[in-house]
This record gives sequence, C-alpha cells and structure tokens, in this order.
Amino acid sequence: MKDYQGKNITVIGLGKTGLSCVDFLTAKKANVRVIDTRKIPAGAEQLDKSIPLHTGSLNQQWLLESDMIVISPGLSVKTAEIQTALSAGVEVVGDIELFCREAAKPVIAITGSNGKSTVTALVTEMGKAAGLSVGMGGNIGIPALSLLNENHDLYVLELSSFQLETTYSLKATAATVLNVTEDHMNRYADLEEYRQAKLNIYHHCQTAVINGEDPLTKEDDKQSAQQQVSFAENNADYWLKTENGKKYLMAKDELILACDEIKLTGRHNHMNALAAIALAQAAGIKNSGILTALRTFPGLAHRFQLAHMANGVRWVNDSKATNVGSTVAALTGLHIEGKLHLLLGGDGKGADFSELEKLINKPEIFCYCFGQDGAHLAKLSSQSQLFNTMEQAIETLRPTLKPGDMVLLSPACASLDQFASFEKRGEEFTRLAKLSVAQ
Ligand code: UMA
Ligand code: ADP
Repeated sequence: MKDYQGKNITVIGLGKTGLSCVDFLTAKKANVRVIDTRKIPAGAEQLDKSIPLHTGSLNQQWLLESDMIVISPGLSVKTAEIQTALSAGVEVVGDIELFCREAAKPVIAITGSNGKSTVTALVTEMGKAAGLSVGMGGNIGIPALSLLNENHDLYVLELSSFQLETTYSLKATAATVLNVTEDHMNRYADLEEYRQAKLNIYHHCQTAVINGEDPLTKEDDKQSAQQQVSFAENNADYWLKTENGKKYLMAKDELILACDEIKLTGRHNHMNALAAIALAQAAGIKNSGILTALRTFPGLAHRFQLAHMANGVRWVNDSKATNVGSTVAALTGLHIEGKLHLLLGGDGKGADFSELEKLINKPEIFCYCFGQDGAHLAKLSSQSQLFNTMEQAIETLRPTLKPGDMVLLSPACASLDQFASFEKRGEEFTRLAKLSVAQ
C-alpha cells in the first residue's frame, strides 16, 4: 500500500516515531488512530486533539478494524494483540517501511550491535564534505520520515534490529551490519533471531559491507546484495596496513589516510572508519569528502569521551556503552598508569555478562556496580562494591582517587531503569566528575 488516503491506519506508540508517522499519514489524508500501552505516553501533549488516542493497553478492536498498523520500534510484533491482527490479515509495518516506499534518493543503511551512530554520523559528514545535501536519521534519534520533506541528495540511516523487523522495501545503495554481539535479549529468543533481524538490511541492496572479522555479519542465502565488500584488519577490501609501526586506512591498494591523522581513536573506531569509507565509496561519495570528514570528525558525545580531567585523574564518559560488546571495546587495549575505577550497571536487557569477567579481574581494576543489574555485575569481580545509584558509587570512590587513575562510566547496560536516556546518565556522570574537589 502506498496510497493511504481514506485508509484506516493505527499507529502504535506515541514517542518520536509515532508522532512522525502521525504527521506523515495525516498529510496523506489517512484516517489515523493512535494507541500506546503506556498510561501517559511520551508524545501525548504533541498529538493533535482531533486524533483518537487509546492509552494503557492495546485496543484489539481498533487493531482489527485497521487497513494497516504502523508499529513503533519500542513494541514487539510478537505481542499477542499484534499477532491476532496479523493472523486476521492486517498489514503491520514500521516507520522505516513507510520511509522506504517514498524515498526517491539513494539510501546508505547502517546497523550492528555497536558503532551504528558513529558510522552513521561519519558517513553523513563524508557526504556533506563532498558537497551533498545529506539527510541523516533513523535510530540515531531523528525519525526517518521527518527527512522526506527536506530535499536531500542522499539519506544515511541508522537502523535498529527492531526497525528492521518491520521493514520490507529497503533497497539500500550500500548497507552494513557492523558487528553482531549480544543485545536486547529481552526481546529475542536468542542471538540468531536478533541477527536475522539485522540481516534484513542486506535485502536487495547494491553493496553489502560486511565485517571480515565477524562471520555473523555475512549475508545468508536469503539476502541478495549485488556486490559484497569487506572490512577487517587483514585480508579484506578495506583494511589496515602497518608500516614501520604506523597504521594506515586502506581501500584495496589505495592508501586513504594514516590512522594518526584521523580524530577517532581506538581499534574499534579504526574498524568504524573502514566501514564508513567502504559505504561512502559504494555510494559514490568523492574521496575528497571522505578525507575531510576522517580528518575532522571528532566522534560523538557519550562514546568514550573525556568528560573531565582534574588532579591527574581522567573521567571518561562512555554512557552509550549499553551492552557487553561496547564495554569490552572500551576495556580492550586500555592503558592506565594508576587504577581504573569502572562504573557498571543499569538494565542489562537479559544479557550474559560473563565475557566481562576476564577483562575486569585485574589488580588495577576496581568495579562499582549500581542499578537494576548491579548485583549480577558485582559478582563478576573480586574487587567490586555494590551501590543503589551511580552517584553513591562516585561519592565512595572519589576520596580514593590518585593522579594517573581513570574513572570510567562504561556500564554495559541500558540506562532506562534509573535515567531518562543514556545522554542523561552521561550528563549526570559529567556533572559529578566536575565536582571533583582539589586535592
Ligand atoms: N513503549 C511502550 N508502549 C508503546 C510504545 C512504546 O511501553 O505502546 C515504550 C517502549 O518499550 C520504549 C519507549 O516506550 O521503552 C519508547 O518506544 P518508542 O518506540 O515510542 O520509541 P521512540 O521514542 O519512537 O524512539 C525510537 C527508538 N527507540 C526504540 O527503539 C526503543 C529510538 O532509538 C530512535 O532514536 C527513534 O525511534 C527514532 O528513530 C533509541 C533506542 O534506544 C535511541 N534504540 C535502541 C538501541 O539503540 O539500543 C534500539
Ligand atoms: P550504537 O549506535 O550502535 O550504539 P555508537 O557509535 O553510539 O554505537 O557507540 C556505542 C558504544 O559502542 C560506545 O561505547 C562506543 O565506544 C562503542 N563502539 C563504537 N564502535 C564500536 C565497535 N565497532 N565495536 C565495539 N564497540 C564500539
């Protein structure tokens, strides 16, 4: 369906996505109704009062009366009422599906367990530096449908596994699954089900950009990219050359840039840079733009960001580390003169934390665990303490700090048990860091 005029369409979820769907569908003259299972949904105030709204539960009758249901990513299609509607033949899609049916310009699509936002923002900067008007959106916080009226040359979309579950018409010019490690295990039966949702990104794409170091990112037989390129440290199309102890970003035989000339640091960010170059080249973005962006893109806030430095102590905000894989990336290859004071905790989303055990059981690492899954995390290390909140943890560690130490918030968990978002958690950490008294 692409002609929505006069159709009965139910939007489920009244967050950012739901509001963007309501705007899009009312402009298309559909009869829109909205449902949110929350009693007071986030976007209730912004909804036009003329649009019927049902809150607190899923209204099965409304769902069955619909020609189409547009479901927000925060709610699972496995929910019984949605399954009943599907069985009755009602079409169920997400906002990205609506976007794909309309978008008339090339799309670069990015998913993965970690690095999505960094790569999405970097590719966007590459396109802009090459003189293109680039619409960046999706899971990065800007609903994709809001980009349609902006007359762009290219779209760069960050897509979550949730969004990809309800997307069927994506035909990306270039698409990547950056990596697959455990996340959202409270929504998926197992890692394979989560991976299958991510692999949808390759359907009918022109160039699939796969991670040569992560077999789980490879297409299955079910996908059908016209071309495949890989990125990895070695044996890949996009790779890292080491010469005289210096590393270089390479595109096949072509030297792109020395790693010490790019602003992003850390091995995982070198992989992100290779993936971004591969996506940009596949979409025809000029090398001049690629180079400019690599040299200037400073990375995003809350991703292993130096929040404060005082009395020889570095306070690092990695609040966006919302799963085990991202905390592993933060700890791998980390060199600290003194002690590492590691803040862990929040909503683990059903994760198995055991991979962290060998990385955190070191004489110089002290763990301070808090939030919903703090107790699980505290059991992993012999040098750990348990607190209710991050603030209590910081107040306990603060008097012990010595020059050369690092305080790292890389919590391996979502923030939503105690904070409105990962940004708010990172801001709170930064505020507390700046309270560090002169010693
Ligand atoms: N919710 C209900 N009942 C409903 C609908 C939603 O309880 O009927 C809850 C959800 O469980 C969730 C919250 O409300 O906790 C928000 O859900 P939503 O679908 O309304 O979310 P939006 O505000 O529309 O934001 C969504 C993405 N959120 C999710 O997928 C949970 C945002 O990604 C995204 O930026 C935005 O659309 C624009 O595309 C956030 C996210 O946390 C950053 N994503 C997950 C992640 O990155 O790990 C996937
Ligand atoms: P996403 O949008 O997938 O959550 P971000 O770019 O926001 O990815 O980064 C989230 C977290 O993952 C941060 O802690 C960041 O340092 C870490 N990270 C970024 N890229 C990678 C990668 N390629 N592999 C592992 N961790 C990564």
